[in-house]
Amino acid sequence: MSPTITAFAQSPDRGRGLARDMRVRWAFEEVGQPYDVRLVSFLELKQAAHRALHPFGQIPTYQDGDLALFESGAIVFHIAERHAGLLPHDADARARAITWMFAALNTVEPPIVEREMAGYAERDKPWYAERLPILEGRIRDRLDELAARLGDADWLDGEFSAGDLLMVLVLRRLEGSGLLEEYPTLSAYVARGQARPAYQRAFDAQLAVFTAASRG
Ligand code: GTB
Repeated sequence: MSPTITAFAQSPDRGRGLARDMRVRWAFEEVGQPYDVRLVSFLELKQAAHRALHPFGQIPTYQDGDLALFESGAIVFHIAERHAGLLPHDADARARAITWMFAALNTVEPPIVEREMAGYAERDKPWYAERLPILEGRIRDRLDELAARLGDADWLDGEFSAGDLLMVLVLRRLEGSGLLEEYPTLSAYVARGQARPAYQRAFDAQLAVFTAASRG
């Protein structure tokens, strides 16, 4: 039996691959592990059956036999630990790649999400115009630092790893903001990730869900 993950039955991103199941799909594709997807409605997300898998009532989840996991980073790590292709064999290089996984999720993603959330929840508030440049300044600080570290390398630390997988998808969340375009090397880094055949298979699979849902 293949592992089963959950994804939105109707993703608000309209098939742009911005929901977090994309991380897990891409990881599976990189390591060549087939997987099944169970689509979940917004109503089902908050029901007891789904909360038994995910305490916060979100996607993605992962089930393989008796093992149930949530949190996209933990799921990608689990896949990377059990299959070759996403983490180096050398112990030190592996530890550094794991460090980049945490850096993507704990250091780079939070200011990006904060700007996104302010855009949803505070756009009509009197302070929004003043707050936005502050939020964008925090993102630019991170992007400056990330671009400085990446330099002209293809990937963050040697070969492509789970750290790059997460970082590329975190940076993709800036699409439409104009911020990433200020950093040509980071834009090229994201494009390199998106050009990987495994990324494309994962992207096409989540897009097919949106296309089927819109056909009704
Ligand atoms: N930390 C968790 C993880 O990494 O797995 C966060 C999981 C999470 O935020 N899941 C979201 C969810 O289930 C979907 S991905 N939300 C429903 C809820 O909380 O009720 C976040 C997301 C949603 C939509 C877009 N979009 O439309 O562009 C992008 C990202």
